[in-house]
Amino acid sequence: MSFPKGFLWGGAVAATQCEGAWNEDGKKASIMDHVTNGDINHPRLITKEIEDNYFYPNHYGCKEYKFYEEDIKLYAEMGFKTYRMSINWSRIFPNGDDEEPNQKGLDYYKRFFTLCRQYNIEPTVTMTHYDMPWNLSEKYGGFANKKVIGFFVKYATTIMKEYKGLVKRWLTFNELNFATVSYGEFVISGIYPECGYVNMDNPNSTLEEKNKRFQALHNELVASAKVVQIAHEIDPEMQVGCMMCGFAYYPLTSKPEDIFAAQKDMEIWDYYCLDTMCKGKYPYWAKRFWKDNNIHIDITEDELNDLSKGTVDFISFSYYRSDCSSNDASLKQQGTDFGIRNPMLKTTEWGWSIDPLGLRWLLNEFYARYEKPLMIVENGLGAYDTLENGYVHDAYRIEFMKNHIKAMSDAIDDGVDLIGYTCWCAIDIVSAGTGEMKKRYGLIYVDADDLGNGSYKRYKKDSFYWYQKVIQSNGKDLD
Ligand code: BGP
Repeated sequence: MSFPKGFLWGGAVAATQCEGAWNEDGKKASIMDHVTNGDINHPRLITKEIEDNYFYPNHYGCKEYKFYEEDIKLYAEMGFKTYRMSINWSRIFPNGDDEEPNQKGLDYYKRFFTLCRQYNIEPTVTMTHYDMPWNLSEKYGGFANKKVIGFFVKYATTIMKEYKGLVKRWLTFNELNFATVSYGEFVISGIYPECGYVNMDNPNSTLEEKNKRFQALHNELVASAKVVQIAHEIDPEMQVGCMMCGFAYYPLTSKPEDIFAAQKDMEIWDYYCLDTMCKGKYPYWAKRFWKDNNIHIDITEDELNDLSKGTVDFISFSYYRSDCSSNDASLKQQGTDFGIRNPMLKTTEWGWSIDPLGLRWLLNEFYARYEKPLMIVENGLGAYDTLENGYVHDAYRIEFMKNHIKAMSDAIDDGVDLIGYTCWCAIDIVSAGTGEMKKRYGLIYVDADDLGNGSYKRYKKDSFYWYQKVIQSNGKDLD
């Protein structure tokens, strides 16, 4: 296994899914704090007020805000080189449009990053991971409003200056490419959906909703480009990456129409954002896409100038699964799917395909297209785990990660510049899509259920010890 010296092994989390303490020490509600629990068959509701008769899982997470010292010690015991986490925007600017930042919020993350570095763990920090301050959504309509570009740039500049020397690797928006569909409208762009729930992929979006969605995404692309330029002024050594949900689409059949459909899916899901953030301009086919879909975006010359100057230093992405594409629209499944199930692949208990070779394929696709360093910042298996006498025997998770790490090694031998891997996730946290704790991804088990009950005691799973060996051997010992 040929991982380079200094390969960044680690684990990942998201603040809104792990911290809890949703309204402590000056923090106000983020958009995810208004989202109830759900499950694979029931979407998560978005309530305008926090209502007693609903449960809000992100108010609890796995209580990392309280237990972070113990958690960082456990990550160091595994040998993490980096910890990919996020700063909760609403902990720093509680309303999003505040004149001054919340000092208690700044202090918390200063303690957090300092402790990480004491254990030789380098933070990789996402600036916003589904945690826009609720006020920016309610008062301004989220990123559909260009004013929010300024609020985000002010927030990003504040934290880059505050943590200069402690944080050298930043990611701007988590899975920004989800902003091309209804799921991202709310969780990424902060646009409150008329349906009132987190709608994964609404094929019946109105023209007005589509226009708002792509205007918001444009504003976020501009915000990200501005932040990249500011980062390099603050600290020339600072590296800023984009963060995408890596989608691999295969044609369902060898029909030319399906081959073409897969090309179109790769374009809108992956390349619409990646081209803009890596090449500094929208892809050539965007104009036709906007025209065919009646999408009108307000784009200024200055913004195009920002896009061209603010290209990212590296590409980070999540990889969980692959899907199929077909020109037969009736085959497209509704709900949590963003494609058509691949009949050749097994799936997880939540219906996500298991496709390690797809990771090698996607790494080669992205590197061939952009030739920028790549970092996988999410990859893991959501599964039901059972705690027995203090142990969790999760051989299925070890198998999943082993096969994906082998695929990464093959991609490196293909010549891909892969700089790191942070598995999803370091510790059991609340699922983004369903709000469940029982959809467990962690290498550390947390004694908590879907309704916030439990001791929140931490237990090392078998995968904790296995991953410790993988890191110690720099990817050579996978057994
Ligand atoms: C990604 C998010 C993560 C994480 C992951 C797993 O989209 O960036 O926050 O949640 O998906 O998805 P889920 O938690 O819905 O199983």
